[in-house]
Amino acid sequence: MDVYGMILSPYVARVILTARHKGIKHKLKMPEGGLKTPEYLAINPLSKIPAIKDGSTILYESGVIVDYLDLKYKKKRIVPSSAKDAAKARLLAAVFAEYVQGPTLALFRQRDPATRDQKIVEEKLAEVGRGLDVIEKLLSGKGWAASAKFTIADVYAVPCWFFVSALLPQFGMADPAAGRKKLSKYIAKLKKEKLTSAIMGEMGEAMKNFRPGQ
Ligand SMILES: N[C@@H](CCC(=O)N[C@@H](CS)C(=O)NCC(=O)O)C(=O)O
Repeated sequence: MDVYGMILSPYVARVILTARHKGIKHKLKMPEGGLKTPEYLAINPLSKIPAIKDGSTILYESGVIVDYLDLKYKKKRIVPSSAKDAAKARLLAAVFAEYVQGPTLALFRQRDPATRDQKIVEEKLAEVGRGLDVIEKLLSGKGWAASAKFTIADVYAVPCWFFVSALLPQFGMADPAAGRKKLSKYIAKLKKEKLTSAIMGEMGEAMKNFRPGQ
């Protein structure tokens, strides 16, 4: 399978985590010539990463790709089979994506203290805080986010946490998990497990070399 994109993208990282967890052979590469070439637009007309080519199947949108991979490669399913457990995992994934990663990425554009809009910064920090309070309530406390097993909740949580931990200290939140017991324990697990610590390390390396406009 070809995966188009780069590991620093949280959306691409979801796909790579899923593929690695399930043992799906893949190659990660940026589209030659960028995202706006006729060749890449034929793969993803939205001109975004990630996209995949898996045999004759071409797909884009990280959530759709993750679901496709989980259904096609049945080993080590990441969406639990019971409706209740699946909903629990998807709820965590949604809160990480919408209520934590969303406002965190908005802070990415406010990194420069010289040009930052302090009102936006305060609003977004408060949003992240509220999102993390909900995460604290939802976390299983049993190892991985939704249960003792790695699920789609972790696929969304890991890239989200990479950006939370890379960005929030720049805005005065030294330890974003502080005061949240289950979250702190969960983050310690993400740092300890090979699959999740490796990907966060790779995202960190990519961030060091990242130049806007890349
Ligand atoms: N909803 C999409 C979001 C993908 C996305 O926004 N990707 C960014 C990289 S992090 C991108 O391709 N940006 C390039 C651009 O907008 O020109 C998904 O989940 O795959």
